[in-house]
Amino acid sequence: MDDRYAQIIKAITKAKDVAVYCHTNPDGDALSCLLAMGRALKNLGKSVSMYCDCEVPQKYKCLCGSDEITFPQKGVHELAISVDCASIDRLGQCMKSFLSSKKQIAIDHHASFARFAETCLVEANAAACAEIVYKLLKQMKAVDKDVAKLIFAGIVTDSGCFAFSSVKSSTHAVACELLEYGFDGSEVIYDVFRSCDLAKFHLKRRVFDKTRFFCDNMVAVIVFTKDDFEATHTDNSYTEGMVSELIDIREVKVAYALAEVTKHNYKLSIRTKEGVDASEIAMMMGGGGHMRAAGCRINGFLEDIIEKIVKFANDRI
Ligand SMILES: [Mn+2]
Repeated sequence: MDDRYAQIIKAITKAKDVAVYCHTNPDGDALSCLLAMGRALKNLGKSVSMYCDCEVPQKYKCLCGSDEITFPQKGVHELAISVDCASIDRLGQCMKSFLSSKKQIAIDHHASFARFAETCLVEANAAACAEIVYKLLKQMKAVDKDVAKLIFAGIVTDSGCFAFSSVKSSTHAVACELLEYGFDGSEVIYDVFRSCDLAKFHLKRRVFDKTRFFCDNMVAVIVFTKDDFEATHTDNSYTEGMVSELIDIREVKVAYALAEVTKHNYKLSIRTKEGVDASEIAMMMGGGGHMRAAGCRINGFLEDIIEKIVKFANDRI
């Protein structure tokens, strides 16, 4: 057995009280890892807390156990495990609670991972963090049908439903093992990947209508303003996936989505095609991610920001 896995299994086996944490603004992979790990450890008889500093987006409320996720209260946990977090600040408001526990473990799959726990299990070639969580839980014999379904949901969301270049034959092999547990894979894909509520559709229509193209159509930019969210009764959590539709345009090599968080503060999502490293662009602005998908926070006036990020793209294409 891989030493790192053995070390983590030993720590989990010893602990009676475990807290699991995922990143702020959670996506499907983060929530699936959090819930799969939480459920599996409960199955093993542990006292488990599942923490996130944001509300679960509507789309992911269908995930088993999503109503059990809470915000950490005072108190020290025996063992803290973070999933899908590339750096300590990704824990958001949960950071203090994570650091105050007696022992910390980080499980992640980002190339930009910056070590922040005494024990780390990082596989940057995994298409989803859920793949790593599965390998761990499988060795612990802690996978049941619900856990398998959650892991599957994580892989589906982080791999663009098995479409991204991060998907390897090993990703399909894991999915194949998971489907053996007997849940309806196509139902999971509909719920977490294909289905879209009407509000999201209206947001998409509004924002795509204002798409801007630069550098001979090789760079595309969409902007979600506070007005867009207000007019469509949506928020930041509805923006997931839209930037991927931009990078699917054949001419586009770099796609950006800017979402207004507060005045002069934006969340930037970056998608790239081969030849441009998205995580490199994100890291220049204090963020991180993967080769084809990355993100960061950025301050400034909208037009200055667009000028800056278009230049970053233009320098690389
Ligand atoms: Mn992930």
